[in-house]
Amino acid sequence: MKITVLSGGVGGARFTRGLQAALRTRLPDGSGGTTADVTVVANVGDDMWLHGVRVCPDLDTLMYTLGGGVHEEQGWGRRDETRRTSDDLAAYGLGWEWFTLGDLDLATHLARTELLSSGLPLSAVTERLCERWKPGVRLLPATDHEVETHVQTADGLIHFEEWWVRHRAALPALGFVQVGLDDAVPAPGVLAALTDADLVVIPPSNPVVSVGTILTLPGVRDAIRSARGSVVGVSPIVGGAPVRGMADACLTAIGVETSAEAVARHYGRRDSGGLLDAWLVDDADAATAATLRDEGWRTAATDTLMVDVPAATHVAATALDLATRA
Ligand code: FO1
Repeated sequence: MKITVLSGGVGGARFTRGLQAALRTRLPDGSGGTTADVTVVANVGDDMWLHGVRVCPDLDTLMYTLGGGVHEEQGWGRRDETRRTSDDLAAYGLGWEWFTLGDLDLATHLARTELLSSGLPLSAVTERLCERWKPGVRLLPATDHEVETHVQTADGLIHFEEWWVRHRAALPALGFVQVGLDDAVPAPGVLAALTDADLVVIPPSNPVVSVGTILTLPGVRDAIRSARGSVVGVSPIVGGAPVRGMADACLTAIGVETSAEAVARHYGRRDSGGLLDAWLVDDADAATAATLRDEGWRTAATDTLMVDVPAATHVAATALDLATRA
């Protein structure tokens, strides 16, 4: 069974870790693994050059989470991290003092930068880094091109990470711009991973600056709509609020209400020009599931809070059931 997941950082990584656990039970390979092939297409819009190294937050969150090295409480960065280099760089007045690059994390960025400068595309570099982390999925950047999300504010365009981390998304965003999109195409294997998928999953990642960014790449939406199997989404909004992060500020910036129903309609139903065959919401939004179902949507409600791996496994298993019920 081929499954392709579109992911941003923490929410998508935790969901995918649960999906792997669910698949080990449902499609066991007899030696503790699964016969399913999972591909994760990761957002690269948060990426940046900092201190001369290439930082890829969503790729790294996925690689560390699925590879067992993530700082679990933070959801990003490495466990057992230190910040001696970052502190000393601040002494030079360089970098973003509000954006910490941990010492171990820096090794990843140095390795990535060295491999990029040898001429490898980001997809090949990611594959090389994953030889160490063994995430158990094929991890693909959405594109090999540098396409960075910038935020339109009253003070002009700022990098997404400055808006997200320095301003905690509290600076009103007038919109989002994918700088470099005009020259970008999906990375090798991305479109095929979508069209050939027996199941495409849109996990509870940020629908605007994570999933939405991937959808801006040419051909991606059409590839999802022509996927061989079902397309199931999991709402990132529970009871009118994002579970973590500031997806509400992002949704407001594009004129979408912060609700499980509005996000479903934003993605759209596949049989009416959109992307989704099914939509999984939290129990808090059971009324939404009923409303959409009355309109012909395939929906379900369950506890979608991925507080630990067993909880994430439950969410993934429920999404699998919902999709295969199709
Ligand atoms: N998030 C923060 O809130 N503060 C940070 O200092 C920070 C540093 C950082 C460094 C590397 C990296 O890969 C991620 C980092 N993040 C930090 C998280 C980042 O903002 C998020 O992972 C995504 O970009 C948004 O989902």
